[in-house]
Amino acid sequence: AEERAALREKIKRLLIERNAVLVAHYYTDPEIQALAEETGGCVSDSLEMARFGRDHAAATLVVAGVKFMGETAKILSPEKRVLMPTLEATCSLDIGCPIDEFSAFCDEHPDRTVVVYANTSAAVKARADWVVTSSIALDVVDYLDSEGEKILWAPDKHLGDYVRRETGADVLLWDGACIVHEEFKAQGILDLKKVYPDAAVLVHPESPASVVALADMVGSTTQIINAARDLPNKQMIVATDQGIFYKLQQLVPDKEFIIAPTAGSGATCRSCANCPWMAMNALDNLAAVLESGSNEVFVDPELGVQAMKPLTRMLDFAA
Ligand code: CIZ
Ligand code: SF4
Repeated sequence: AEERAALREKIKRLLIERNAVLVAHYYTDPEIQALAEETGGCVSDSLEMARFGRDHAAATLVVAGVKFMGETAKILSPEKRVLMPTLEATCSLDIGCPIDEFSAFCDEHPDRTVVVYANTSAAVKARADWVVTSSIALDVVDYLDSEGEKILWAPDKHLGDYVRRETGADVLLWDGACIVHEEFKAQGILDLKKVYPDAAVLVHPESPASVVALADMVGSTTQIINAARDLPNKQMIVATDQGIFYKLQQLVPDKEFIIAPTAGSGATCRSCANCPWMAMNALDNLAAVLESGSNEVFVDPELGVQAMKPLTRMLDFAA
């Protein structure tokens, strides 16, 4: 414990010395989220992380999250230095959407507007017309649908299918999934509901349709936090990464949060629902990169210029 306290103090000192700010995702370790809050950084979803990093005056952004979040920060602020506690933290959606295959898929469907999720590489973003996060996916696709556009959606098929069902838009899906959200099980939630009949079910739309069908509320991480505060229920079954429990417990301390089961019938699971890549961000590698300046994120400048267009479109749309 003393060692960890010393590490935290070291990180705080280095953030000041290096003119750096910590930008952390809701899914990272509670210790990292707490540090970001204590040091004037940001704890949020990928949309707000992108906006915060772009608008902050610090010369260095330290992004605690996964690779696409560091890349997005660099694309939006090419003049800043972007560091990550680890460069190994990726995402199954990013891995499942390699640029060559994706670009060929787009070429086969030139009549469609290309909308990609933020959880993609810089090259995939550069090929897209729009980038969206789960906070604004419905609004953007609703807007495009109202303009009469047909959509090519990548990479998350569950989120894309949800957006298609909700908006009625013509959406062609890429076949990708999040390894964390895809594991939530409808039967497990039904079983939990017997134990907690008054609980509200809050579901992130990267989950399968059978799980979304049981939800009292479907939305992004930020929308889930707001619903937890606003819904009258005293208990909440939550289908997203359990890193979010830090913020839920902080902002809504009088309610009980229960992680949605990821295994089959009857089994509750308290050790999973945690992204293995997000979990690679820790106090020791955070302190190490601040000290050494290593793990800098680079994006090919030409790709960056291309990818900045749909990212800026996203941030302007959300504003
Ligand atoms: O599942 C993710 O990685 C999410 C929810 C990203 C985001 O938009 O914050
Ligand atoms: Fe990717 Fe899922 Fe991890 Fe988010 S939780 S970074 S979508 S694998």
